[in-house]
Amino acid sequence: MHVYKSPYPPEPLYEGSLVDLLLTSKFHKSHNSPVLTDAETGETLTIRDHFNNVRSFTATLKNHGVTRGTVVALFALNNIYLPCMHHAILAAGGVITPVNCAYTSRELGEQLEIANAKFIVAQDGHWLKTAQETVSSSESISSCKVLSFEQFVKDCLSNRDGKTALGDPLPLDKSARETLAYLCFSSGTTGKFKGVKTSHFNLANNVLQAIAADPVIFSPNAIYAGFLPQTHIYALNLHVYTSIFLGAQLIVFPAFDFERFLKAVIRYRISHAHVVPPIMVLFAKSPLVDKYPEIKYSLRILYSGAAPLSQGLADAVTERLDSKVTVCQGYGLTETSPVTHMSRAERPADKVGSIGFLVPNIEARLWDPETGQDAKLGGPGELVVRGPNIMLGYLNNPTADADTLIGDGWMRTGDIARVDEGGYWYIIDRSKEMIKSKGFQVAPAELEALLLKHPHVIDAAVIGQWSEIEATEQPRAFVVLAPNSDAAQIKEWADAQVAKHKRLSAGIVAIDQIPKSPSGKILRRFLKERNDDT
Ligand code: AYL
Repeated sequence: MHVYKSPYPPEPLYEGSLVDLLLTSKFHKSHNSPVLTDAETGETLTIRDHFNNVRSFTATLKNHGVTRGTVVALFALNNIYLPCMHHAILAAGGVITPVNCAYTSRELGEQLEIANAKFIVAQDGHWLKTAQETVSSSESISSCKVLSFEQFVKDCLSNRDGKTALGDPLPLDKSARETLAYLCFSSGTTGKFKGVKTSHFNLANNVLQAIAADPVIFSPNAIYAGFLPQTHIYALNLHVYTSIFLGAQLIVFPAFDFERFLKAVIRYRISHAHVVPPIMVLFAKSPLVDKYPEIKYSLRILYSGAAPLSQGLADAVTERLDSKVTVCQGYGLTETSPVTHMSRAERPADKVGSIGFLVPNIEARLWDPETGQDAKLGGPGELVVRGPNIMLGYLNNPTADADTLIGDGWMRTGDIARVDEGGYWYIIDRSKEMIKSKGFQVAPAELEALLLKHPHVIDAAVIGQWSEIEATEQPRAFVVLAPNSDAAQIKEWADAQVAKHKRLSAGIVAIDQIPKSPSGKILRRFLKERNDDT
């Protein structure tokens, strides 16, 4: 068996809790350093403010009944108090299940039920209303308590005036390796969404692995743009933990808006932005880039992750920004907390299409899943990884565990990769079913199950259709319909029940039969190769 090693020296493993990791950071030289700034209002929290807030939030959560093992769902757009809510839930002993803010009531209800959430903290307005409606309409989650995020923050900030004792972090009762911190959701290699069990140990070590891999990409002097949703593992790791651990400044945006972001780059001298490939398209093509040429004075690193980035697109962005910006990539999965590969800020110009090197403490294999044997040296083959950041497993799903965690600490990624002689890794294909729409996961099985609920749909299959213009896959459905049915109407019906990134934006195609293997497995490759107009 050939094992590919990280080129970096091993990092000592961290055995404490995530909250202790932050509280003992060697990067925190002055507690007056700004760590979180609201992009719109400029309101800024220092390290001291943040940790005072964490203690006040912890006390309030404990008063509400959050204790060891309590699962709390978070349903809020990014704001400067959201990282504090994360840290306080963990300090109170709880486990967090972050919910995508675009989720409909149906999707939210499913997640609350699978995760067995006892609380949901929701942003006022649409999210609070959706949370209340969802909880009250389903018996199985009716015991889940709904809290208003804004009201909670208000109560806590007034507590800080001394009315209530502040809450200290509850020491972990088990080791950090065994203690659950997060239940994010992923479809893994096949089927519907599953809860990914991420321990304190997994996430804390991943923060340290990434920082050790490149001190330019992860620097205490960086000013990061924080518009990616902190409900997804990408920003969850980088913005809720890594940035605060470094004592760097995070400029927080509730959501992505390209012009607001460009203006903020100038106003706050943002130096680093974490993006997904569709945002790279904006840098390459949007006229707004010419409207704000001053962005070139501060922006130094554009770090892309969560979906494939082509060398061509990266080159176009570098050229447009007069080579003032370095484009880098990160790769990983929700199941790996997430980073397993990262490119360095200093690397040859022709290596931007590479996801870089294995980060410290990560080992990899390339294998052929059919035979279980090694692929030829350098691949291509399915990427299999091992390290301290590999999840504990899927929640209550031994079948998915058996399929993904193949023994001796190794985990299948469902991605096809190769590595060149210089140790640069490339993702060349995906063997799992998952669709990546603007960096977010879409599980074909979920959309197929939904379509099959429609009385006029006899059979259904969903694939990801690549859009060159938007640099992303988009879901496309193939359906076998009952006589006299209207595909467009079925698309409208399905789209209304799912988050925006799951809508059938590459259309719906009526066909006579879904191609399947003798065992009944959908042959998605045949569908991908079709050239249908929709
Ligand atoms: P999930 N290139 C190609 N595909 C990628 C890349 C990349 N750079 N990154 C992620 N993927 C795909 O769970 C791949 O198919 O986590 C992988 O199996 O939403 C799947 O996305 C996992 O999707 C970082 C910053 C990782 C971001 C991430 C993304 C985590 C996405 C490391 O430093």
